[in-house]
Amino acid sequence: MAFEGCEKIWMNGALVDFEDAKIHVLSHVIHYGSGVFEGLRAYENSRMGSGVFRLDEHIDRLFNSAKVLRMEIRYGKKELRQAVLDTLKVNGLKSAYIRPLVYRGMGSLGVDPTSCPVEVMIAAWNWGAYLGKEALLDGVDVRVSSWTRMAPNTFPAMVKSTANYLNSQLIRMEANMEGYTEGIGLDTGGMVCEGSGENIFLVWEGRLLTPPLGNSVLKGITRDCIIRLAGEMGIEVREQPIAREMLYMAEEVFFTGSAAEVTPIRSVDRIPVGEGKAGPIALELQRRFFAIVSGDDEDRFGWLTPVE
Ligand code: PPE
Repeated sequence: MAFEGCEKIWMNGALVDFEDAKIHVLSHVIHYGSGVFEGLRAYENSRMGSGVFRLDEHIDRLFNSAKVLRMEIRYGKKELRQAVLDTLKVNGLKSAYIRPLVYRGMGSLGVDPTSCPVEVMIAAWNWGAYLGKEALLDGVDVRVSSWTRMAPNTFPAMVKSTANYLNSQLIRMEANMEGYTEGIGLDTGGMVCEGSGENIFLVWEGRLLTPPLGNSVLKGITRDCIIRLAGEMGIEVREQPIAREMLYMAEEVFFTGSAAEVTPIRSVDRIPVGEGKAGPIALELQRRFFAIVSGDDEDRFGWLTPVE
């Protein structure tokens, strides 16, 4: 099953059986994409048993996403943080991918969503490496998508809304059908944005570059981790516009995301990146990232919430 370990799902305050976690076909969200969500991971950890990675930041972003879409969540942040922990505990999951979703349920149809109830669900299951087992070590082959990311002032790229993922699906399907692992979206001006479900970084003349916020990218939480870990390594990070051709000329390119973690990119459009394999800086950042989540290193940034 795709949702291994997912026996109970938190729905509007109750833990219900997997089979019973259903919504009505007339729910607003499935007609108009009126939902906001998060994706985060819990990791088995030698110091605390299991820890949820950056729980507060994910809950904060969920509330910010809901705010922009004028969705009033009837639970507090504290309750939803606890609900994430409860969902992991009831399923006995130590390492898991967690998916909270806030959506407009059934009220009426028509674009105006305001008469539809705002519902919340949280599911968790075992989800291995997002871009494949070998991806983390070997790197992935990607293409620049023929699909452009959302233009400014169309879909709010910094809102993690379900509707934004229509564009992501187009990017990902196109890439996969042509034998690439993932696609990179450019903005309306042709500058680099992000993958269909990942932020992107370049190693350029020894510095780390990533597109700035406001450049049609999600304010990635793993992106923030990498910026901090790079700082710790004495690597300068610049948030700046990135031209497409820089992808081919960079020393290294890699993706970051809760699902993708830190995934090196070894080629773009069949042009090798650097030596055509996972780069040393990406691998070192990845090593530091996994050392914290696993408990090999102490949680020096306070990124983990124990599941107890
Ligand atoms: N950009 C996009 C478009 C994106 O979807 C993600 C996460 C990121 C950047 C990285 O953000 P963060 O997870 O906070 O570091 N994508 C989520 C959904 C993936 C999916 O297939 O679903 C995720 O990684 O959970």
